Amino acid sequence: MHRSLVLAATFLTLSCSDSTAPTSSDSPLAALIPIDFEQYPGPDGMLGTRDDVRLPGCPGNTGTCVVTSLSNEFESVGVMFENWFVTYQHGDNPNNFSNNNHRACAGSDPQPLVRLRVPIFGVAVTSLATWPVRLDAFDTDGALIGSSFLPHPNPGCLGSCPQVHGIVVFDSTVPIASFRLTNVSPGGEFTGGCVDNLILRPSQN
Ligand SMILES: [Ca+2]
Ligand SMILES: [Ca+2]
Repeated sequence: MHRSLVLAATFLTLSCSDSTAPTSSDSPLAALIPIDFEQYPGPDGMLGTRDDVRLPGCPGNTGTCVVTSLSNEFESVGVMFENWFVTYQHGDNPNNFSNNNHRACAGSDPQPLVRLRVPIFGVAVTSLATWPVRLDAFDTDGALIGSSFLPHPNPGCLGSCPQVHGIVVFDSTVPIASFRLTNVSPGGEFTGGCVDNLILRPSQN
């Protein structure tokens, strides 16, 4: 597991309501691409700069809503989303992963995918799910490079049961061209979970 990815994902998880990404030039995390779904890159095509465009909340500043679908909004930083959308939830507890925070949620059909237009050697993403989650990484030919797995202590827990909030990490020695997240239940596999704080590592080390 690549330490810088875990550090970055932890940083963003702890500061998910803070739009400041860890891109300082003197930071060991400077080479990473962090996407917290709070803003688009804006006219300059880069994240973490002054022209970033913040995503809106819900109408009336209350409740939970779908803010927008995702496709090429992050293309300038090399990331394309297929069958993903952004949700927002207003809430009183800013320390809750879901409250006052934008996150990306996967659709069900066609299977959602994240395509990477630049060579990426590491992926870390914070998952919020009621099932174990598997990240499958694919090469430029669409062949499976490998997978990583986030277990759940009580899979399928619903209602008042807490969802698992964990970081899924996958490191590769060959470029990752795309990846997919899948919920794994005793009855089969399905998509539809939500994630936040996607961190991509373009360098091999
Ligand atoms: Ca920008
Ligand atoms: Ca977020």
